[in-house]
Amino acid sequence: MPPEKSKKARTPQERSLDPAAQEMLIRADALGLDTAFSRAEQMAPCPIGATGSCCKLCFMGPCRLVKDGQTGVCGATIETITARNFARAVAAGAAAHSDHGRDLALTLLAVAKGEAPGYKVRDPYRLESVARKLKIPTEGRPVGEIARDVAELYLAQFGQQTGELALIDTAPPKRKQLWRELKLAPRGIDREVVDILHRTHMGDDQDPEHILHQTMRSALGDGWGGSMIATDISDILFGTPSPLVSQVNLGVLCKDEVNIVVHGHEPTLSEMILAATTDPELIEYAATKGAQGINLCGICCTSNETLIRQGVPSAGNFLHQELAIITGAVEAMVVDVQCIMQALPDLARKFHTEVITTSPKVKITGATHIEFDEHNAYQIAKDIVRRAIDNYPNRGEIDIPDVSSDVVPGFSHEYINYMLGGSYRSSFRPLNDAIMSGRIRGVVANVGCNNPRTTQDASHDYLVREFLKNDILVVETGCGAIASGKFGLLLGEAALESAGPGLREVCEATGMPPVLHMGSCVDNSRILTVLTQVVQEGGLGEDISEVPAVGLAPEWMSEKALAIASYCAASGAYVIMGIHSPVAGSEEVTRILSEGWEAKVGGKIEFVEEDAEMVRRALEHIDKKRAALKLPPYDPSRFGRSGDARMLELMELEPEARAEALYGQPAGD
Ligand code: XCC
Ligand code: SF4
Repeated sequence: MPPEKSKKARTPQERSLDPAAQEMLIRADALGLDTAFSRAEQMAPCPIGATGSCCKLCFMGPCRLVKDGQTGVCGATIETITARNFARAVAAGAAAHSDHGRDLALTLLAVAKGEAPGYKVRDPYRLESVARKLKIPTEGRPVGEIARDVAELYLAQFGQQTGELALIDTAPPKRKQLWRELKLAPRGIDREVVDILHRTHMGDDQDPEHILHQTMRSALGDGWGGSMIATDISDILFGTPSPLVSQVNLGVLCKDEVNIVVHGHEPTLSEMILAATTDPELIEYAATKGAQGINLCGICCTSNETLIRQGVPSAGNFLHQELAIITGAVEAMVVDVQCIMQALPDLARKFHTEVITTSPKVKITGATHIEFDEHNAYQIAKDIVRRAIDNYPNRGEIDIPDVSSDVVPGFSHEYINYMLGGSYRSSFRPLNDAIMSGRIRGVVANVGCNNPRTTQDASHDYLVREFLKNDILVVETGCGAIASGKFGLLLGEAALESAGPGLREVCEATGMPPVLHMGSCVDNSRILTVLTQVVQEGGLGEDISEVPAVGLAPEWMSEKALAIASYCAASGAYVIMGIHSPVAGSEEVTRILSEGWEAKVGGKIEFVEEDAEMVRRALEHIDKKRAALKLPPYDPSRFGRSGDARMLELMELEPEARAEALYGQPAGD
């Protein structure tokens, strides 16, 4: 059932686990300002829409199905209606991720043609490895030529009509085979999205199973298409991430510098803004306005993109976008696409903040629009920074929470390979071995949004700590990763304190932290690559569905989260989503997404509201997969007794007891 209708304002602690957010929510209340937190309390979710039981696909309706056996005017059943609603949400999510990938491909093409001054191929090794996987010749060819071929091949994936996407070929052979047999291999990225829009139009596909089958195909066009393209090209243009030190939370805003917050999802403009903030001419200009410097930070996934590659600090995740403005210390909030609340310009007017939209796709009434164009990017970035500087003297009273945490993000699959095996033997072998021995029980991907219907970050934090305790390696992306950063879990040392004995042993031996921030939401494609490499390495089955791994999005809110869940399930993974089920209206659709998909593709989606139950189901699944692989059952008492940890433990003992522990008899006997 959807959350109860509640008009009661929650306490700051009930609204967010994050002390910085709590502080700003108190300030918002004192100033009489609304936020998503308070609006969620005033606006109960529509109980019919929340369960997927409202159809507005034609204008004989909208039809709201509230009674057993009721149908729409056309005779549509609850099963069909919930399946169609789910399918459309996935298609929209896939479209958003993929269109982001397309824009990056267009930028790469412009760079290759020499038409995008200021951008270049920053990571030629990554370009070469992408070219190799696409079977594009690299030997003796200039970087520009290879880049052009990669960009053109990737662009062709969007409009392709028949055949299958090139990146499908990089999946484990067993998985590819299954997709081909089931007609799930996407033909073209755009085609599969349009197919969903067509078949869910009034009077088309009415078989829920059939609708949800195509939903997987459309989602795969995102995971193994649009999102993977976005990740590959972002790495090529801006560098493949490797670990670096930065900070997360509102405390990264500076009290005496010009604060510019980049928000949204795309790295293209924000990378240029970063360059402009270090331009001596602009730094000098800022000084003329009385500012000590120019401080760039981010929100949401634009933040993740710039955090993992350039170490630009993050002011926070999704629900921090309004809170950053409420500090009164933001001169400009520069937004591109996705997850940008329409409440921003109105709120910004109460302060001096200027909200600047930059995407040709996104204008918001009340915001300033400065359209981004990669052919003239640096000039546009400089103009934006200059506007922010001009706005600095307009600041009123400010209140920046003194809360921020150090983080070490930037774990691309390339880096994990290197970290585990070094330069000469880079591989996933040590990870596979650790899972096989049971030191690491399994892997969990904790990803996805914040949602004001629940306590911000509380589920993320609870789940990650529980998994660590249970010797589960955690990989993260998106707003979930930022949540972990806020609570110190993206620092190896601190996270290790929460880790079980086996996981701790592996992490201490290899230097790998137990929680790995792998990037933005399109970088969930990196998790597909990691799972594929784990399969290729051997010993953990022949398909992604055999690996002891689970994906979770406990605080999800966006359609993109449903697209990610669907492509992960279609790739063989078990996915657990929190909040509430958007298909609760139909038991049959709920069954298809879980048991139905599991029988068909080995992966499934379940919606679970209780955090503890999410953990229970995830561990149960991991143990089931271990048993199927005939791996030893998980037994934490067998581990954690080697190396330094054991030494430290021994050093704490009195000499006699130490000798007894070491040799089974007291010293001197
Ligand atoms: Fe948006 Fe990517 Fe969700 Fe965060 S996690 S609220 S989608 S920013 Ni993708
Ligand atoms: Fe109602 Fe059918 Fe039209 Fe949907 S498609 S709004 S159920 S008549």
